[in-house]
Amino acid sequence: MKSAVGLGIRCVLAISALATSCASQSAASGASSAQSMPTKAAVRESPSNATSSTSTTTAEAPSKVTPLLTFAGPFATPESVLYDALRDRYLVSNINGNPTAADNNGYISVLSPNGMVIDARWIHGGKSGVALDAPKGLAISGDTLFVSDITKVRMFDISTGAPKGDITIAGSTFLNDVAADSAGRVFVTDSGLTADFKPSGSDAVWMIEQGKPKSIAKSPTLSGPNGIAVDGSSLIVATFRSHDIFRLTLDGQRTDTSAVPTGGLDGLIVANGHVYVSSWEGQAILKGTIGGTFTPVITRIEAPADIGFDSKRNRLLVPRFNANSIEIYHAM
Ligand SMILES: [Ca+2]
Ligand SMILES: [Ca+2]
Repeated sequence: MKSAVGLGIRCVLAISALATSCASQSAASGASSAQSMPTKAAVRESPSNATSSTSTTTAEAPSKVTPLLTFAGPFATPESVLYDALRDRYLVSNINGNPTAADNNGYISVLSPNGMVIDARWIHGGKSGVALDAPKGLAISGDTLFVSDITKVRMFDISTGAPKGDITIAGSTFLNDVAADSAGRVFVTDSGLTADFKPSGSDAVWMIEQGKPKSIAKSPTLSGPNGIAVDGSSLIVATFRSHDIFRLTLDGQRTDTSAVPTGGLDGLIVANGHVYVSSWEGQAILKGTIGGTFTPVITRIEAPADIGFDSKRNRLLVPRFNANSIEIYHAM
């Protein structure tokens, strides 16, 4: 990724990217027009999910896929989309500004799968006793929403959005994705970046069990762990400083490494017997198996951050980090 600077635009490091990219600071003001009342106006619906007939420039790249839905308007540097299956809704984390700034303006949006913005700022830093700076990964365990936020994992009531405290991850610098297993354990990656977006050396995967964090893997050789998902009794981790995606056992052993064709890996999900991972370098969503090969299934999607999966509708949920939009695709 190349850096790009323009007048009136403040550059931030795309947390998930290999280098800098720019997020329009007007996004936050644009978001202010979003209301708590459901609105359909922010959604563009596509007539179908048919692929275009335009041929692509490379033999292996598929044709551009049209999103089923595009949400736009209330987002500011959206990092992650999570499907809340029990309540059949989409949750979006909005960093709103610099990914390492403790500015207490981050927020969580609630969307409905049929294209409504239910609540643009359901949980909002600085409001109703909420502290939230630069929210990134999201996971639900029991009645709690876990949100990574620079050096803390914050907890909120999944029904009301009320704050339930936070857990400081000692020595962390850039907490990124979060996942939970069926035993109530919560896992969080530290991508190991300083406030100047230089490697900090704190690269790690942490496990929180009964409120107590401990690192299960900690080394710069983790290459900036970003996306994380639970798969059976182990984890799958995507890196953004290398092309690697690998399995990680809970005692910290790495196995089944796959080299993804394009790097800058961000979110990953396990679905339909496959792994889907987003790539900033490839501007793509790739599909494959751990230890096997990965091939792109959605392309020409700039800055795809931490993806989610709607298991009820077989949909990929893609936050466009720089475009301040959320795109919904049929999961192929
Ligand atoms: Ca912020
Ligand atoms: Ca991420």
